[in-house]
Amino acid sequence: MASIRDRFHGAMAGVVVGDALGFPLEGGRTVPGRYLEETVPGLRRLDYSDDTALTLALAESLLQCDGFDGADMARRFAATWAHALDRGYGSNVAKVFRSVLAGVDWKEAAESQFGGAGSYGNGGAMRVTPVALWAYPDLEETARLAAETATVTHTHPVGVEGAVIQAVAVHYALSDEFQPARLLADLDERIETDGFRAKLGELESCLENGDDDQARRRLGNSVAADGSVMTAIYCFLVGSGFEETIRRALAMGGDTDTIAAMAGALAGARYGLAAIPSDWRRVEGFDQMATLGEMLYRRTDL
Ligand code: F2R
Ligand code: MG
Repeated sequence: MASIRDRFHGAMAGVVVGDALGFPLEGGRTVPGRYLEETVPGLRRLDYSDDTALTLALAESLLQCDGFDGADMARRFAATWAHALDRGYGSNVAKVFRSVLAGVDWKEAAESQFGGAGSYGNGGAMRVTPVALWAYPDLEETARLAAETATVTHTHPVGVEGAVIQAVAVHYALSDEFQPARLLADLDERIETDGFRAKLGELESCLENGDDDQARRRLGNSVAADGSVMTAIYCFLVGSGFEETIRRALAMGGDTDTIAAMAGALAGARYGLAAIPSDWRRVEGFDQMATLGEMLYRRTDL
């Protein structure tokens, strides 16, 4: 079993590895044959997308502000977006960043999305891994802080709950004696939205047969939080190591970078940095993410 320190590094590095391997496939239906064996080694660069860019910004905000500061986090997200517009951001979340840069209060900017309904996209979940490390081993603080960080851009209950579920899952994956049943029982008590309640039932039945095609159909592969977070958890729970988890996540198609980023965080938290294949470590931002994992580890009493 990897050390808890290695698992902190692995959780952060797992995000960027999944994200960068999935980014060239985002929106596709299937993975081209021998993608990891032939296409990836031939690529000159493996850049990360908005998933990692915002994960870095979130971690830096927590560390710099010694906890959650919504105005600081919103400013960092907006500056990160403005610095590199080509990282695959959705056009809707960009409105929040534009408003923040124009001086609109961060809460107002997020709440006004989709005519006041707020976003139910998976943007709050894809960037939440540092929260689980920051709050570790306090589970309820993890859930509370995950919700807070989501609302900087996502105020729809499904968008917020997606971040909470992903952060809670990373927390359980980090524990010394990870037991899938304990994670599922926790989610059963915690979930409040109808969308995620339905997907939890689907997850349990998909786990019984381990059929990835069925999981794709029943759990989803979309940019909606309740169409991707449970898919990532499925890939992690049926995968028997870091590499297998990522392969399954990429094969889900659709929002591949984000499903693989979330699944990669879970597998990295469980199996540690040492389990990440060496030829996948050349992705942009790998060292930066592992270093932030170390900084988050050092502030714990572990
Ligand atoms: N967006 C992408 N990839 C496509 C990029 C195409 C191109 N750059 C473009 O669209 O111009 N990837 C990244 O987006 C996902 C995370 O999205 P996030 O941060 O949650 O964004 P947003 O805009 O808040 O929500 C995503 C979409 O979900 C639908 N939606 C959300 N809430 C809704 C609501 N209340 N009513 C109706 N629809 C809602 C909208 O279609 C949003 O655009 C990640 O995949 C990341 O990699
Ligand atoms: Mg995506």
